[in-house]
Amino acid sequence: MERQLISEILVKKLKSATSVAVLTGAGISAESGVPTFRGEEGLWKKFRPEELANFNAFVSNPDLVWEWYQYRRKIIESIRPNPGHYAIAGMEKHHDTFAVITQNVDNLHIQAGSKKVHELHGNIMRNYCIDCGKGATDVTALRSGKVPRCLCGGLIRPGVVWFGEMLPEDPWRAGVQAAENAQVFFSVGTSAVVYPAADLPRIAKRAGAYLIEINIERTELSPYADEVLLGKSGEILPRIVEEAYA
Ligand code: BV8
Ligand code: ZN
Repeated sequence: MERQLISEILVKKLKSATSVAVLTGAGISAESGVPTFRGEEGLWKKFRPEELANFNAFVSNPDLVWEWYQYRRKIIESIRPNPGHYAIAGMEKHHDTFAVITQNVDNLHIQAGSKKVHELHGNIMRNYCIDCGKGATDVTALRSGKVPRCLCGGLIRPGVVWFGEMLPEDPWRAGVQAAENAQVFFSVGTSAVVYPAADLPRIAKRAGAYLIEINIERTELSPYADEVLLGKSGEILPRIVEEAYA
């Protein structure tokens, strides 16, 4: 793939921007070895979201859903952030306000050192009781293949947002605010088809932000973007940092 050039406009806008925000999806973690959802080896190729990533599926077959999240946790525990995550963490200090708004549940932005990370769809390493809501931390029980029970007897579920569930208020509100205030907004490694997260780049654009999409292919969002940088986020983001902040 042709080496994507970083435009002078983008460099100039980044040098003057006080407020920048980045929305990320599974694509930014692909180079770390996390399977995406819709890609060739994507999770949705093998499993159906409505069978696994929703509450009804969980209560009707808790062990199947728990097993699937254990499978994904094992992958995530064995991998590390990639240059894309580190580049985003490195951008933070160059702007008064900088926000990472992620759909990923893999904790990699936090591991890469990003301070302000809004996890719209939760975090796979967290667990809580579906009855009393108490957080579950008893690692041995959590390591078992079978879905653990809370002291109150309730089922323990992964701390992620399932389809049909509302997003957690604070991260969503912070995400909308960051999108409304951003002078530069990046949409990185997301197919932008899951809502309401996919609304954020459009909210930013409507509020006057310069919208850049970084993806290995065009998406439904591309027509809205001021720039579409086609390539791997782990290669393009470090170059943006090099050219904009050197
Ligand atoms: C809700 C956590 C209120 C769990 C996830 C409006 C219109 C239509 C439908 C809806 C709508 N509003 C609501 C809905 C329903 C639904 C929805 O959006 N459905 C879609 C499928 C149409 N939304 C919801 O249910 C949301 N809740 O709306 O509540 C409500 C309540 C009741 C009734 C109505 C409304 C909750 C959504 C959250 C679900 N949880 N994850 C888990 O992980 O197990 S979503 C999950 O899938 C991810 O978090 C992420 O959001 C999404 C996957 O998308 P991506 O991350 O973008 O990944 P994908 O594989 O698709 O794409 C990867 C991209 O990266 C590709 O473009 C690829 O080209 C690119 N790429 C690959 N490698 C690289 C790369 N790019 C750069 N570099 C690389 N190296
Ligand atoms: Zn409980």
